[in-house]
Amino acid sequence: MSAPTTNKKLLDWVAEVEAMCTPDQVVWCDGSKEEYDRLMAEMVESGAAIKLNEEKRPNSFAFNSDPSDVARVENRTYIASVKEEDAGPTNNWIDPEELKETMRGLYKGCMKGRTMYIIPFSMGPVGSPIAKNAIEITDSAYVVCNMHIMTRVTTEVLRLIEKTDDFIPCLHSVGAPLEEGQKDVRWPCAPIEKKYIAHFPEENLIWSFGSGYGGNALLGKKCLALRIASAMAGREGWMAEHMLILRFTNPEGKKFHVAAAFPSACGKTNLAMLQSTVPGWKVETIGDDIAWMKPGADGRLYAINPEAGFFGVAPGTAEYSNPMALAACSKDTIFTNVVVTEDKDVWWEDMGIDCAGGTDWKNNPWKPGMKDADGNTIKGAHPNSRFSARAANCPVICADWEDPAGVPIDIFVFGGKRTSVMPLVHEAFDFEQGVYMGATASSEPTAAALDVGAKLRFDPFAMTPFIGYHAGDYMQHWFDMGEKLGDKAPRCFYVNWFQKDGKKFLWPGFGENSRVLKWMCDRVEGKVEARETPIGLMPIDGDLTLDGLDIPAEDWEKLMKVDTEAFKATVADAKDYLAKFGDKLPAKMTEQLEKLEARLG
Ligand code: GTP
Ligand code: SPV
Ligand code: MN
Repeated sequence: MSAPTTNKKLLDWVAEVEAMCTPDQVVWCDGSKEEYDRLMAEMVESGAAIKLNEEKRPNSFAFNSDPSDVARVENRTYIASVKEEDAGPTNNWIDPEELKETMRGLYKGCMKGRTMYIIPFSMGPVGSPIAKNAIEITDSAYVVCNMHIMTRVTTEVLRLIEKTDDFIPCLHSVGAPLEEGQKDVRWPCAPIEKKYIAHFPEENLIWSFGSGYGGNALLGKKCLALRIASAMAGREGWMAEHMLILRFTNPEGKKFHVAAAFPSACGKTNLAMLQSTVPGWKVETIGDDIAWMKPGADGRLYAINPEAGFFGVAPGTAEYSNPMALAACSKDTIFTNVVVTEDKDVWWEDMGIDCAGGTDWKNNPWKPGMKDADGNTIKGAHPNSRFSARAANCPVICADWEDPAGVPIDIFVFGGKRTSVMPLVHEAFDFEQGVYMGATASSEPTAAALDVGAKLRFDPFAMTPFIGYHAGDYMQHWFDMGEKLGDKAPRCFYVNWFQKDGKKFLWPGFGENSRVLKWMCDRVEGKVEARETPIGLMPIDGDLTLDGLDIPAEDWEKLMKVDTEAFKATVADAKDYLAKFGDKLPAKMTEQLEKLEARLG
């Protein structure tokens, strides 16, 4: 196939990769519907994909991964900066030349028997000043089709590269060459010790090997839009964050824009598409996972969503929890690791409907309630099973979601999953304390990463696995942005929807979270006062309305409790955690720690 570009830099890189990986053929992708349909037809034919029931789930497909390849692999993810100290204590590091040597060895001949696809894509609206042009080379047609949904794949990007001579190269292989006559498996991938998700931040270069799943393989997402982009943003004075973006409009038509950082599988997609229960208030979605933000001419912070789709957690997505996400995946969707029902539709745990049975994510016949040899219930869908849905198919997508200028952020929200200690909501006294809150955010582990262990982890700004440089410098960058934005900086809040009493959540969550958002907007507008507590500002009784909710008084007390002893313990843990940043820990963080200790007494 002749190349649809004359850009030498791009052609040289493609030739180099082709010579190294030795694919059977090379295909330049154009992002067209024809291309998507053709690749899907091939994958259905080979048995890799299942075409879902056209009446129930038009233009949709299901895939099951290899049982070992179901989430990001943080212990195989590397920030290979030239100097080790630039990767910092939260990232794995290998010398870039050494890592390249190892990976070249793995890439050698790795596409044998396969097709090498070259995908031109843009993160952000094509051609917009904040967007980035990139090329992913991959040997996975599944990746190509997902990139069609999750990013803007178009030959227009090739034309822009001709003009600018600038693009971010992203190389991906599933790492499973085929010998002559060898039959492919449904989900090719390499064993864990051969997986590498590598970033070379000084070169804006990404090399991924051995996994076909999500953030390991769709390189525009976590690798480019967070790890590489955060390093660029730190150098250039903007922000790349693991944040949803939403617009909340009050009955008078006043618009508030919220950007919220919760760790993986802690509620971003749900909050982004929330169905408000506060009369007259409405949420519209701008993004559900990643925000790129820059100060605008008026001094406020403007955010865009660099993605074009949602790679959402399937389990728990239900009519009662997130009807807008369900609607977004009612057509044109790729499902990975869910149950395919007998009538060729999809099902997952906590979907809110019954399932008669079908094929589970491990390709086995499955019925609800089935038990394994040890008597444990077998889940039909993997806990990190996902849907890839087009943002444009979400009924509450904001009309301005593709505005290259972005939306001005009024409110930052931080949070995580904590079954105790962290109250439902508190507000920072000022931006610097807000940075402290974000930097010491913590969460209990989830299924979105394979290898994070079982205990509470600090997860600064929900970015631990995604900061492309030293986390101490990254925290300092937050303080610097605050200084630059001054009194136009967003107001900062911390939320926790996940407090529990035994197995029961104390707060109803989901749509009811709009009550908490409204309180935040009232604070921004100066409509309500707040009461001072040692940890921050909290709602005065009655300002956060509970009308129509059945929350017993003792539960509300727990939801709003500031347990000073427990917080003192958290501060001690935070100190331990922050100690590893050494002299890269911003002085302002130490100052905030001391102030909090003093307030706690
Ligand atoms: P990533 O895509 O991994 O970054 O995850 P995410 O942050 O977008 O998480 P998501 O919205 O998919 O939610 C993850 C899980 O949290 C799902 O099982 C949800 O049902 C659950 N969840 C989300 N919001 C709430 C809430 O307000 N209350 C409760 N109890 N559960 C929630
Ligand atoms: C996350 O883990 O935060 C995700 C899924 O959004 S993945 O794309 O796999 O990183
Ligand atoms: Mn995410």
